Amino acid sequence: MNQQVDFDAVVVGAGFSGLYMLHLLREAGYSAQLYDAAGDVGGTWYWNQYPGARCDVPAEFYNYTFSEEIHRDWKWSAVYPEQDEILSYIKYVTDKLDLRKDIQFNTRITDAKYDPEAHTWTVNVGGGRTVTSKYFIPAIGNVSVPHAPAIPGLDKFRGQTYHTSQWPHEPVDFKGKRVAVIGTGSSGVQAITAISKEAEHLTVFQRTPQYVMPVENPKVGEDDLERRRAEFPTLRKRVREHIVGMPCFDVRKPYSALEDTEDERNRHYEALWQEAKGFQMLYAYTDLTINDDANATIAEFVRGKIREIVKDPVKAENLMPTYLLGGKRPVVATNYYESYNRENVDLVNLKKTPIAECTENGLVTADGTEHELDIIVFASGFDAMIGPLAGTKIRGREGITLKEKWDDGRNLKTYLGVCHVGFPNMFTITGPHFPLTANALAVNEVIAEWVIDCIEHAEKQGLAEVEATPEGEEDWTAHVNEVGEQSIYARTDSWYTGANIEGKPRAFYGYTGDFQTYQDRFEKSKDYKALAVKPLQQVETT
Ligand code: N01
Repeated sequence: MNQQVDFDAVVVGAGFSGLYMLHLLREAGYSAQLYDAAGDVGGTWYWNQYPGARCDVPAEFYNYTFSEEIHRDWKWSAVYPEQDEILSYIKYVTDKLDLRKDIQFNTRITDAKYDPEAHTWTVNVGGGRTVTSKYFIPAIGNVSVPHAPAIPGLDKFRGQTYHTSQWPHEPVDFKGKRVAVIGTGSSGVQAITAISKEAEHLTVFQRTPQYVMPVENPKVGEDDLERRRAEFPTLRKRVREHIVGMPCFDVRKPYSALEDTEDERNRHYEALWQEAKGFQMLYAYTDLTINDDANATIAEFVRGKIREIVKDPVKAENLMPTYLLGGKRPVVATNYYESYNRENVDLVNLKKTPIAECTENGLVTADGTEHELDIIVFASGFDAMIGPLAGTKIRGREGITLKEKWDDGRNLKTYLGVCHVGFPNMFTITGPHFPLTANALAVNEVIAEWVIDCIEHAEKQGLAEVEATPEGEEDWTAHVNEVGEQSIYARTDSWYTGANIEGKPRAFYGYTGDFQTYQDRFEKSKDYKALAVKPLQQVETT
C-alpha cells in the first residue's frame, strides 16, 4: 500500500468474525490492528455470560473450519457446550494464531470518518487519539446492542438488575433470592431453566410464548473425537453444501407433512421430540416452514406437548404459542416446559397483565399485583442488525453516518450486507442483511474470505477505493426483500423485522434465503477479479 497510514486495516470486534479477519489480513501480509471494547476476546461469548448460556447448535459445526491443526488440537466436552467452554475455544484460537499482539482491548470505537481526498479512514480510539487506515472493517455483531423495556420507576428498585448480554463476570448468587426474568427468547429460555433451579422464587414475565424444542446434551467421547478429526478434510465442504450450513440436520421425511396421515405425522414428531436434537424438529418434513397448513401440524403437536408436560392448566394455557412455528428464531432448551412444574416458578402473561411500574420492592402489573423481587433479569433482546453500526458514528464520503444513510432502517440498503455506497474501503462482516437462518460461523468465514480477496484484488490493481455501486446495492437489497416477503418471517413479529422494539421501522434486517443462494451471490460477485467493475465501483489510484 502506498498511503501514509498507521495500519493497512483497522478491524473492530474480537468475536469469531473479527479475529478471523485479523488472521487473514496478517496472513496476506497487511498490517492490521483490532480494537474491542471488552477486556478480552470472545465478542458475544464474552458479554453473554448469563446462567445457562450455551451453544444451541452442535459445536462440531460451531467452530472454525479453516485450520486442521486448530481443529485437531481442540476437544469439545459436550455436543452443545456451555458459554465458558466456547469462550475458552476462542481464547485458544487467539493464542494459537498469536493474535493478541495486534489487539487493543478496553477500547470502544465510537466514531470513524472517511477522508475522500486521502482515501483513508480515521478512527477515534479514545483518549483523544485517532489512527488511520486504508480499510475499515467493523465486525461488531448484530445482536450486541441490548434492548430493555422502559419501565416507569425502575430507578427506584432496591434490588439488582442485569441484562443477559451484559452479564457480570463474577458469579451472581440466586440462592434465597426472588428473581424475575423478563423475556422468553433464546437467552431468556436458557436463563429460566438455569435460574429456576437455584432461586428461591422465579417469576417469568412473558410477552410472547415460544415453541421450545427439546435438546439433550451428550458428552463427547474419545471415539467421537477421533471421528471428527478424521472427517475434518470434508468438514468445510459439508458445511458449505448444507442448506443452513449445519450438516447434522437432515430432512427426515423428504416430502410434505400433509402427505402423511395425522397419526403418522404425530408418531414422527413424537420420535423426533424424544430424540431431543433441537432444531432437527424443523426438518421433520420438507415444507414445515413454507406451507402454513404443514406448519400448523407441528405447531399443534408442540402445543399438545406443552399441555402434556405442564401440570398447571393455567400456566400451560399461558405458554401456548400461536404464531407460525419457525417464524421467530427457533429456541431449543433442556427441560424448559418442565421448569414450570417447579413450585418456585410462576408465569406472568404480559399480554393480559402488562408491567405497569417498578417500585422499590419489585414489579407491579396492570392488575395491581406487586411481585416482590430481589433481582430483575432483562432477557429482552437487542436493537438487532442495524443497532451496532447505526449506534457508531461512522461517516462516509459525504460526511453522513450509516444511521442517516439507512434512515434508521426505513431506507436500509447494502451490497451483500458487506459494502455500502458512500462508504469506500469499508467492509461490515456481521451487519444488516447478514443471513439469519444459516450457521453464523460458516457465514463469517465466507464473508471474511471474500473481504480479503477483494482487498487483494484492489491492491493488485493499485486501486484507491473499492465501493459498492448503487446498482449493486439496489440489486442485493431487492433480492433480500423479495426473499423476505415470500418467507414465514414476513408474517411473524420478531427482531428479524424490527418488531421486537416499539417504533423501530419494519424492514428485512437480515437475509433469510438459503446458504447456497447466498454463497452463489458471493461467488458471482468475484467477477471484479476480471476487472469487470460491476457491482463494485473501482477508482483508479491517482
Ligand atoms: O432476544 P430475543 P434473545 N416487554 O429478541 C421479550 C441469539 N442467541 O437475547 O417475543 C416484555 O429473541 C421478547 O418478547 P417478543 C439468537 O440468534 C443465541 O433471547 O418480542 N418483553 C422476547 O421474548 C437469538 O434469536 C443463543 O414479544 C419484551 C425476549 O424479550 C438472539 O440471540 C443464545 C419486551 C427477547 O428475545 C436474541 O435472543 C441466546 C418488552 N418491552 C441468544 N421487549 C445461542 O444459544 C422484548 N421482550 C447460540
